[in-house]
Amino acid sequence: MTSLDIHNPFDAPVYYLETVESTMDVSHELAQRGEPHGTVIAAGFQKKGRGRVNGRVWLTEKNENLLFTILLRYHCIENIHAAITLRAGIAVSYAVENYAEKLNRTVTVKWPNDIMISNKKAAGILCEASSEGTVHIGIGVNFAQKEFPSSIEKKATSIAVAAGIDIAPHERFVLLEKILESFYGELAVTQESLKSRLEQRLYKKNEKVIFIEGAAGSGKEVTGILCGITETGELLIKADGEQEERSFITGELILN
Ligand code: BT5
Repeated sequence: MTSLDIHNPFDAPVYYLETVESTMDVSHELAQRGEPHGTVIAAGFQKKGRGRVNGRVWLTEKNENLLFTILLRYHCIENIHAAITLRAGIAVSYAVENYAEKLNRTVTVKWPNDIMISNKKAAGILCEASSEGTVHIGIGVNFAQKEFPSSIEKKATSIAVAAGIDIAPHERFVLLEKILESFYGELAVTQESLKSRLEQRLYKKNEKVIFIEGAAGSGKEVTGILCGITETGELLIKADGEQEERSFITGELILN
């Protein structure tokens, strides 16, 4: 394991491994080893990059994209920041926008864990927390990759593709630095501020959506207008035919 020479506002190590199964697994090992709050593990390639739902994989070309996990330590589970996945999401969206000025458009957050450029997914976030208050925030950003496997080619994009530029893959560590800076700041903002800023970049806000409530494949479909989020990060939807907005803790928007 080598160390990356980049600034980490958490004042903790930033490690790098060429190939891993998943940076999530390494982060769990680092937690066991006693590594401090804010430790980062990045990788060039994941053999088993995972998504948020069991069985879903995160697919990337070797050394083209940004793949990392941040280890956060809280005294207990109750102290974990509310809406931590959304805090990471907003941090990534700001950092990507700031990094790639040529994008010239708002990078949005698709509740609860996707970062979208136009209607395509450019990054995904996976949050794993343990009962004693250790949190692992895994982030995959499509960076220099220009072609995607057929299973995701219609729904995935990268910074290089969206901005129409060629970027040297090692530049991804400049973006990593920006994301860490941005995420560190997001952990300090009030829930009220998080809500209002996130609502300005919430994917499909005020649009008609189809939402699957609860676990993936639950079949509990809700159709209605996506109104926003609560201060604790739940999604607000005004379902067709209903007068009141309903809030949802888990679920997923369906993309057509
Ligand atoms: C996510 O899950 O979007 C969370 C992805 C987190 C990846 C990071 S990389 C570093 C760390 N280590 C890991 O092992 N994971 C984290 P979910 O919302 O379940 O979406 C997964 C779905 O996104 C897949 O089933 C595909 O449809 C799609 N997908 C896979 N690879 C993609 C890519 N590179 N770009 C866009 N979409 C992708």
